[in-house]
Amino acid sequence: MSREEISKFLSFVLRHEPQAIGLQLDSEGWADIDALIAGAARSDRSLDIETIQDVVASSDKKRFSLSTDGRRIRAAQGHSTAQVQLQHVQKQPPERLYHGTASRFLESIENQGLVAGARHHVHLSQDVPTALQVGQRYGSPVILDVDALRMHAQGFEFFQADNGVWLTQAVPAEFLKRA
Ligand code: HQG
Repeated sequence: MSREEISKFLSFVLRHEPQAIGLQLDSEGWADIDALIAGAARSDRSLDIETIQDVVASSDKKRFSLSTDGRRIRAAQGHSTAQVQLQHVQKQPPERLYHGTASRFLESIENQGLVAGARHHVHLSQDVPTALQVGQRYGSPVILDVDALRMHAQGFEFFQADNGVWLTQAVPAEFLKRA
């Protein structure tokens, strides 16, 4: 497997479907690396710890974190599996955050605001170029400007994942405008 294939495989099992390889995650999202390697081997994927460390270190978005003892790994954010209820660090957000989406979702977002969908949180970016990259994944991109500090002042909780991505439960439409 290429680095990208391994990264996608790790995202799949550490965010969404650990049971696909018989892997157990704790509520903070951590998996034992030996168990991950054994689970991958059962589904005919050959991984070793050096390769995993290399993929973690070279991930452009710092998608994965290693525990300080180096024996466990987790996805920094993006989970949908019910095995995980990650207690992200709660933080005061900057004045504005950005959400990249596709133009075809706009009408629904104007009606419902931003909702988490399958994932546990809505994902927000600190800057416009990052939001643009996120939006491009689903088609013609649109950037939404989120009035984050005003939301926070009204009691909405914001969290920041290990890799800097901002998370919140939902964003009502009144806090959104086209950037
Ligand atoms: C949209 C990637 C209709 C939302 C990225 C998004 C990110 C609505 C899609 C991370 C809606 C969900 C997360 C509403 C939200 N009506 N559509 N009311 N509310 N949406 O992939 O934020 O490469 O679950 O705009 O870089 O796109 O995987 O979330 O388009 O950091 O590491 O519903 O995933 O990182 O899509 O991306 P996603 P996202 P990785």
